[in-house]
Amino acid sequence: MTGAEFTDRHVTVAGLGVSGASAARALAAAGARVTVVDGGDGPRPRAAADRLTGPVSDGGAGPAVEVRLGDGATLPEGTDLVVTSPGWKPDSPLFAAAAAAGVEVIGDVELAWRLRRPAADGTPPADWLVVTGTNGKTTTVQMLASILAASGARTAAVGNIGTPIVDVVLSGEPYDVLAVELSSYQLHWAPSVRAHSAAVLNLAPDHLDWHGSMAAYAADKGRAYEGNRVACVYNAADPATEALVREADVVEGCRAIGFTLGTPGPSQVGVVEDLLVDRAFVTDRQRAAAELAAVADVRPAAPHNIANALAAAALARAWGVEPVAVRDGLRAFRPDAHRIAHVADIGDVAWVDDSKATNTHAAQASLAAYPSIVWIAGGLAKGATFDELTAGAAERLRGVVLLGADRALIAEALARHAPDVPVSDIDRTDTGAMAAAVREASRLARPGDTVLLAPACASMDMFTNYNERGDAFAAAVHDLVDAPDADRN
Ligand code: UMA
Repeated sequence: MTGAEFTDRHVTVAGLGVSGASAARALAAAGARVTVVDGGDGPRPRAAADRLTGPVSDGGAGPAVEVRLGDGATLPEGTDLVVTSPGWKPDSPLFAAAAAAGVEVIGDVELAWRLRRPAADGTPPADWLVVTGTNGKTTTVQMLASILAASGARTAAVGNIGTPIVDVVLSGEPYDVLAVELSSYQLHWAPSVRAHSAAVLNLAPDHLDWHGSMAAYAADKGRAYEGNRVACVYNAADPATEALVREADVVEGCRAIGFTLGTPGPSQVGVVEDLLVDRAFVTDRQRAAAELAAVADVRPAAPHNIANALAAAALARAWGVEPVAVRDGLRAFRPDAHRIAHVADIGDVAWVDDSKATNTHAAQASLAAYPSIVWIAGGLAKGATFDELTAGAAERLRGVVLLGADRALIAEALARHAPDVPVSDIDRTDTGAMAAAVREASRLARPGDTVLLAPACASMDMFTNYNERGDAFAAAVHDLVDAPDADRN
């Protein structure tokens, strides 16, 4: 737990992004000799390399770190251990070289787990409440952190959400409990992490190009439950999540807790009329259930978001939080931009940004929320298929505007399942492509419709991330407000 196991070892860090830089700094501080390798060699990695090798007083790691850019495949001579960033695929040549040399590969989350230690004031290492799932992770972790904070606990939201866990674990700050978002990539490389409790929110095909198969993806998600001490929280409406609980090896006495949008059974949290209700952690023997919050305390109160709130509440209750803190935490929570965010009403048409819908499962949830839709979709499909999504939404589609690298896959599925729905193809990838898509959607929309950006794909073919994609959408919609009759070609 002290980091001594890394002293004087030669550790290769794969990737110079957010997690790689954090891991390299931590390893250098623990006395390791560190080489960071990254396949990129543009201005961005070079600037990152300069920052990382700069003085410790400027946030760098000092001379213990060497950076090699432009070659992410060669294992540096003498490597004892590889710490990888989450985005690196398991079949990357670097890992084949590590396996051939008998060198262990772990992720930055595993590193954080192995580096846990008491805070500067002696507070013992914080418990981890882990959240994973195909969709809703970030929102759920934010809700959870808000609930924990409302209870008075010292906490932070960390992990895939963007703050590397290593930074928080080594900060010296006293934390009682961490709300930890883990992606399937991070779980894959974190074999010994043992959460206090964990939730798998849902399971649908995503990142199959990275994992190789749905079974491999599910197995990595299931690692969240391994060794749980108090509760494995599953989605009662998604049997695949419950199956993962059954397969997990947990500490004796650890309970399976379901969340449901229906009336909760014993050992479940759920909804009764307009209330979120706990039938899992009620200690008062006189009462069968505890009221946690009103449905209206969840914002936005869309069904999938109520499910997120229930999962967050279950984890918080497992950790011992009182019902009133669940209510206060949910009330204090503010949703992020780009998640079913209402951008504008133009005439009688609503414009909604759900750029965060980067896979079919998320897009399905947002398409289900509106009766008549002009759908803007496309981007990087990541190995997904679109038959189920297009067949399910066909009835509600006024029209579809497609953009991005894999838009033909969606067009083909629409031809099979919604042949009468007009489809516009935006055959350009320049910065004006989103504006062209918005103009086209405006042409297709009729009063009462919702124009919905729910791409069902990742954004990196055309944008830095989904935030930039959503911002481009919102900017183009605001341009329409300013100049509604501008040339639409
Ligand atoms: N690189 C290579 N070779 C490769 C792959 C990457 O050299 O084969 C290099 C790139 O040039 C780049 C660096 O590795 O310099 C990037 O590493 P990375 O992709 O792992 O990204 P990080 O910046 O370290 O960010 C990661 C997570 N990224 C991914 O999982 C892809 C971030 O999640 C996370 O917030 C961050 O660690 C802190 O924990 C982002 C994400 O998109 C938000 N996650 C996916 C999702 O939510 O769907 C899983």
